Amino acid sequence: CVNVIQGVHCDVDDEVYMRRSLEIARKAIGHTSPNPMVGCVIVKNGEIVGEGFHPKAGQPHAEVFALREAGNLAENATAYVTLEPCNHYGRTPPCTEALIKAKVKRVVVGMVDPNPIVASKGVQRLRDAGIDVTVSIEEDSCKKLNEAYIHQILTGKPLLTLRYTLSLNGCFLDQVGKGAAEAGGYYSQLLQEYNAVIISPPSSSEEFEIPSSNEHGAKQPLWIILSSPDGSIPVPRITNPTTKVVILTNKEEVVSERGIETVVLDQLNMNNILNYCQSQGLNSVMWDVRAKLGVHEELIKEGIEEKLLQKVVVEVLPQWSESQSESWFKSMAENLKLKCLEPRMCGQSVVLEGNL
Ligand code: AOF
Ligand code: ZN
Repeated sequence: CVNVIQGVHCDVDDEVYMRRSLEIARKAIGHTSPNPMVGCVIVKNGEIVGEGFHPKAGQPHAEVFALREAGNLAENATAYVTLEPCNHYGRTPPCTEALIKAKVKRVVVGMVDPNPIVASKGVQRLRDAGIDVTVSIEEDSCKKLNEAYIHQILTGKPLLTLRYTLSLNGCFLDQVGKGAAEAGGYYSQLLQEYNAVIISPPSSSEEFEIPSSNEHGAKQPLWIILSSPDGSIPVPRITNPTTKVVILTNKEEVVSERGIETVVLDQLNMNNILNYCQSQGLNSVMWDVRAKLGVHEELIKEGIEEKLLQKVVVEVLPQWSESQSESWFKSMAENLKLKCLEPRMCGQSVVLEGNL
C-alpha cells in the first residue's frame, strides 16, 4: 500500500486510517466526559506502527498512547487523529509538542477542535513546525462521534435526548422491546453512550426498577430521579450495586432515607437540571420516558420550547395498545420535524433516531 504517489497524498488511504482511528476512539465510549473521544493511528510506509485512544479525562490523550507504541518509528511517519491535536496545558501537556518532538512528517486531522482554547491553534502550531497537515478527513463521522462534546463546548450545556416507546397506534408504552436492553441492543448501547439518564417513573407511589445494562462490565450512566412538585419521590429499586443514582428536587425538606444522594435546586426547571449535569462534567443526558410523564410533562415542553432538547429516539413496537396517548405529545409544536433521521431495526422494533 503506497501512501505517496509522486508527492501527492493518496486520499483513499487517509480515509481508511481515519476510519481506523474512529474505531479505536469508540473504545472509550461513555467514559471520556467532559472530554471528547479521540483516536490516533501512526502509519509508516503503509503500516500501522502505533495506535491509541483517550481513555478518560485526566489521562493522556490519544496521540500520546499512539506515539508511545510507535517509539522511534514515529519519525517521518503520518499521524491520523480524529480531533485536532491540542496545543494547551490542560490536565495534560500539549499533543502538538509531543508530535513535533517525535518528528512526525505529516498529521491528518479529522476535525478542528471547537474548544476555543484549541480551535485551529493546534493545526497552526504543527504547520509552523514544518509538519504537513491535512484537515477534515471523514469529518462528518468525527463530528457524529463527538456530537455531545461539540454541543457542550459550544453551548455550555449537555446534549439532551428524549427517548420513548410507542405502540402501533401511537400510545406510550412503559417498556422497551425484546432484546433492546440485551448486549448489543439499541437501549443497552444508549446506556453506554449517555453520561446520565433522567428517568420518569410511572408514579411517585409506585416502586420502579432502575434498568441496568446487561453488557458485561458495562459502564452505568448516572440515573437522575426528579421529585414531584409536592416533594414526593418515587421509590427506585436498584438491582445493580454499581448504579449511581441522584435525586433532584426543589424542596429543602426532601431527604432521601434510602441513602441516595439528594441535590436541592432553587427551581426544578430544565435549565437548572442541565446546569447541574454540566457542573458534574456530563456531556450527554437522555430523558427516558418509561410511562406517563404526568407532573414532568411541562419540563419536556420547556425543553423543546427553549431549544434545550436536541435529539429524539423513538422505539415503535409492533403491537397495539389500549392506553391513552399523552397530552404533551398532542400539544407539541405542530411543525416540529426530525432531521438526519437514522432508522434501524432492533429485534421486532423499529428505532428512529433524529435531531430536532
Ligand atoms: C487531543 N487529544 O485525545 C483529546 C483532546 O484537560 P486535558 O489536558 O485532558 O484537555 C482537554 C481538552 O483537550 C479537551 O477539552 C479537548 O479540547 C482536547 N481533547 N485533544 O489532542 C485527545 N482528548
Ligand atoms: Zn492533546
